[in-house]
Amino acid sequence: MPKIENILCHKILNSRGDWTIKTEVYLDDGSIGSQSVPEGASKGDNEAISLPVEKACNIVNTVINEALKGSEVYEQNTLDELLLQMDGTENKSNLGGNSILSVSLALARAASISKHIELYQYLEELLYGKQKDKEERSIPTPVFNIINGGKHASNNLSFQEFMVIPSKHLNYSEALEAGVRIYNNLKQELKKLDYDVGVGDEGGFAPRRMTVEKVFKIIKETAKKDYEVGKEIFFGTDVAAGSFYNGKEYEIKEEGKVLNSDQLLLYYKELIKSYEIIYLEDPFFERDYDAWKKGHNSLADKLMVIGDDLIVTNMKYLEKAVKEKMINGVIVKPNQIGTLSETLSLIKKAKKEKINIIISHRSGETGEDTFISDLSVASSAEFIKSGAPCRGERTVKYNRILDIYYKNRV
Ligand code: 2PG
Ligand code: MG
Repeated sequence: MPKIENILCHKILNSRGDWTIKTEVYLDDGSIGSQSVPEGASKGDNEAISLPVEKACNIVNTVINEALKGSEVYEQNTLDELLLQMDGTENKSNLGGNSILSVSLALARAASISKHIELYQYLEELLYGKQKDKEERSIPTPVFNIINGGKHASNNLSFQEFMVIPSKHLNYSEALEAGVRIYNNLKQELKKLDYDVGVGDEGGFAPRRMTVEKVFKIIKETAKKDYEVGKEIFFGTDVAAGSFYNGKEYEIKEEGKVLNSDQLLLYYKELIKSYEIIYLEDPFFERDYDAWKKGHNSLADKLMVIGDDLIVTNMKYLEKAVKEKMINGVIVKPNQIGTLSETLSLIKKAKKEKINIIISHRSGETGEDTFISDLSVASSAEFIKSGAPCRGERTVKYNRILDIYYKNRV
């Protein structure tokens, strides 16, 4: 069994021009696993804490390196458990969620390299005890965020993300093609309407002077040019409602609306009447539990009610949300929780409860990282969201899945 020889961490830049960390795990058989860490802008309150970059690197290079050196790299659960014990906090504020995550994921990368298998095959081994056969593998449907608002853009849109979602009946290559076509057509359409076509953090356009309703209208008209809406193409939104919740009400300023949660639910119902929306992420503030329950109760038969800030990839919150019937979809972001083992446990639990899984990027990404692509295939996630089909740090994830798709075509 290959053993860990050394662990080294240094800083690198992410897509927002902020510093983040990258860790390399060196094995005694010569394999090297390397992993950088993403960073969100609209975070849930209960996410694992990221420490400042210098401090995080120092912790990896000293405390973590010393503790893990000499250990067998295939023991992912044991090593993650050790990291958790060493940290000893609920939110990883001691060693840092970023330090821990970079090591935890780099271990898996090093292990897959040492075994001469693809990362997604190694993740399957961790999840199911063995690799899947080609014909058992499923490729997730990409969810393209083509208009950016909220904390990802400096426009006035309160909703954070507006998505086009290809039907699951399109194969991955066709789905990617659909995203690209609609994205490029949308650019022309926005120009025609005299909106600016600069992009936000996730590669979607970030026009000013917009309203939620106008966005849906324009993307529907655009999608209709090449596709049958409601059959081949659907819509979605990450409302990230916590970002415009004032402690009592939801302020959708661009529409002149200040709504309580019942009124906000009615507003969603109106939107759903006019637009083929199948995906509704964080429709309410993360502790507005009654609103979540009512929302799920009245919408879950029509669309996915998805928890992101509500769950923060944490088993405790997933269990609560399932028990109290708040969601039928969950966002999975490894950096919200901090270790691979905890991420995989959450995925297993969501599968068991028949909750749709959406593996997700963060708004601050690195152009070299494709871990979530392999994770989405290994876990047979229903969806992956990696922003628009534009900007290197977004397309690298969609392209990695394209590689996997072609490798596995039987
Ligand atoms: C989200 C994410 C990713 P951030 O809210 O779902 O789109 O945004 O990484 O800024 O939290
Ligand atoms: Mg979200």
